[in-house]
Amino acid sequence: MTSPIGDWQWNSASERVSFAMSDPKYSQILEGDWALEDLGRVFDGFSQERLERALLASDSNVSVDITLAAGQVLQLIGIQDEDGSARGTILALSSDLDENEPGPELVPVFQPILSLRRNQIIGFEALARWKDRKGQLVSGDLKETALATHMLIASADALAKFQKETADISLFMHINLTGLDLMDDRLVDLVSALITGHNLEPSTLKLELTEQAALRDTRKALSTIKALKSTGASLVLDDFGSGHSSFLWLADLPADSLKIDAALIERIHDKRVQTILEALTLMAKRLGMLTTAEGVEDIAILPVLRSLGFDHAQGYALGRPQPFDSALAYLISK
Ligand code: G
Ligand code: MN
Repeated sequence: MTSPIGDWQWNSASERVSFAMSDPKYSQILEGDWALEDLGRVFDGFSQERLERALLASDSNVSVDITLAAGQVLQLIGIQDEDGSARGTILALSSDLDENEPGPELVPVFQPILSLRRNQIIGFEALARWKDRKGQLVSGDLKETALATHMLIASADALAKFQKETADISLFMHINLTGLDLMDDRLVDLVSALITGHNLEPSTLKLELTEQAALRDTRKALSTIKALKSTGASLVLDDFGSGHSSFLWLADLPADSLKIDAALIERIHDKRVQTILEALTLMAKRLGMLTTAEGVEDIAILPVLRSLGFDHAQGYALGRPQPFDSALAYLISK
């Protein structure tokens, strides 16, 4: 798991960048106030040009990877001020600490989520895909993999860009957390760092959890979940209504949204299922939670979902999971 290792600040007047490291392992090498040329001179393999381009670009979101020696990659994320100065957070993307890092072949895709009231795309769910040898994107079994590091970093980055391109800071991103992710304390620091670094409205980062994910150690999972909640990120209960998803879990969790499993949505024409769904959306509303219908494969059911009280809908009928560029084009075209 990647943790934030410090803060950075770019002073556009003096053209110097300063690093304040919180991780002692890095303070010896990076701490201090640097002219860009000096960084290039001191660190073998330091991509000075790339950093310079990112800092001097007229781009309100800064996000740049820089390589130190020995394959250590740091990511600077942050925001630019009016005068061209900038500041943000530093993440260590690869180091000997990251034995769980799934590696560069993991690619996030983004599936649109529709507001049923506004009939408009108002957010995305980030889903993990792997690039196979032919360069095709394929899904894999994620249940026992720690995915959060790579997916959180890439998805928060994408969210900042989606928001900037549409000038809509309320646009949100759902990101799935696995059981292993919830066992790692550094997750909470990473989420905070991403919110601060990208200057996100915290609730636009929506973390999806299943009861299944918490089963390995419920007490530990609940304490991580409460700490996540305190970062201001939203919590979403995923796959509700099938498999492991009990009312006790709902009673224990300070969640903001409920995603109703596709297996129920598939049977929406069944009157009994409609009664159940209506009761679920009413219960969610009373608990102050939004509801999302998953697995919507036919736009003809949108009026039914509205009448049953759903807030949001997601599924192939409204948009496939797609790479960043096509998701952005899709968002802008709507
Ligand atoms: O468990 P979770 O809800 O996060 O699962 C999302 C999965 O469902 C993704 O793998 C996504 O590709 C898939 N998915 C998304 N929309 C649809 C849909 O309309 N129909 C079906 N069958 N699968 C979908
Ligand atoms: Mn999900």
